[in-house]
This record gives sequence, structure tokens and C-alpha cells, in this order.
Amino acid sequence: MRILPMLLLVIVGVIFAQAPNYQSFYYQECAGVAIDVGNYGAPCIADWNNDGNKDMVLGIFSGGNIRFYANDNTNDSPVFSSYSTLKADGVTISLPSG
Ligand SMILES: [Ca+2]
Repeated sequence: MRILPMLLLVIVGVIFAQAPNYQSFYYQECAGVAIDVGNYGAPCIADWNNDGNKDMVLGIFSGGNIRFYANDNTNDSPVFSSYSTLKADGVTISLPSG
């Protein structure tokens, strides 16, 4: 008799299931060129330099580096003109990948 409640849950789940809602593709440029770091880029948006505008910190799988893109415009319309590679004690941070 335990099968009946399980069957009921499956039927209710199928009836009320919703299609996944995927976010649209996010395209961003830096100095007029598409940012392309290959597969498995890991962006994080935050006000990294504390100027009130949200910047982008982008982890890169290949090479394991982390890029910092300062936002030169507004939060609603970010503009990235250049990037720098994050360092610790003067040495480029490189995380193992793979
Ligand atoms: Ca900022």
C-alpha cells in the first residue's frame, strides 16, 4: 500500500512540473572585444575596488588565473576598458585546474 502514496506524488509532480527557466546568454566586451576565456569561466560581479560600481572578477579555468575588470561606467550599463590579473605578494595568482 506504500506504492499508492508514491504514485500519487509522481502524478502530482508531473501535473505541476514547470519547464526550466534558463537565463539568457550574457555577452560582455572589454575594450570593444568580446571577453572569451574558453570553457568554464567563472564570473563574479561585485564592487571590488569600492567605488560604488559593480566590477567583474573572472576566474579562468585554463591557466587558473583570476582577472579583475574595473567597471568604468554605471551598474546599469557596465563598461570594461581593461583588466588586470590578480596577484598576491606580487605574484600572479594561479589556481590548479583540471
Ligand atoms: Ca567598483
